[in-house]
Amino acid sequence: NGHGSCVLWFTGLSGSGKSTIANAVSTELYRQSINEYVLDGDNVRHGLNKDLGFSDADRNENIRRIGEVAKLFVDSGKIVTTAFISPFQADRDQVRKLFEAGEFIEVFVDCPLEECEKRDPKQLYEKARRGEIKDFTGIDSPYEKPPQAEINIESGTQTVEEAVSTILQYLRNQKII
Ligand code: GGZ
Repeated sequence: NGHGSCVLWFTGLSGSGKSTIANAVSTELYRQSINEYVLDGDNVRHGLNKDLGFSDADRNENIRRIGEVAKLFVDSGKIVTTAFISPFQADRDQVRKLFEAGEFIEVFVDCPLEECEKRDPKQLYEKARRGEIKDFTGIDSPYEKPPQAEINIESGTQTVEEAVSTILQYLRNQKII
């Protein structure tokens, strides 16, 4: 269908803008008649992974399953975007191994914790600070920044449009689109 397939694997803190940017990329790819699909909390954590919580072990399994599902979509010829915190480097590296060279594109949505906490659209950080949610990423559960992501987005200072254009440019440079 005239384009390559790959996974754009977004990683970053809650509130960093992963879903917003992933959905904006998806809208732009769709506009260009590119066969794409977004995996995010709404369609995965509420269904396939509704048995999983936020312990380290459950996050490992969450990411493992999402990686396998992303692989199925890539095998079917799509460009898949995934928007999960995916806080552990080892889990992201495991997923990377499922793919051919160049097919797994790690997109680090780098936003300072202070900024995510200031945004706090669902008041989750506030609840975590009060101890009402435990094991919250960035508060009492770790986030391991990817040192070698293919794409780095500074979402604290960049606009969504700038992020989309960076990502689309990467896909063009790699001859995926
Ligand atoms: C982190 C949590 C937690 C805890 C509920 N820690 O901003 P959101 O609300 O919409 O996105 C967060 C989402 C994180 O799920 P992921 O599947 O992306 O996480 S992981 O990749 O680590 O498995 C947040 C909400 O779920 N949420 N409790 N304790 N985020």
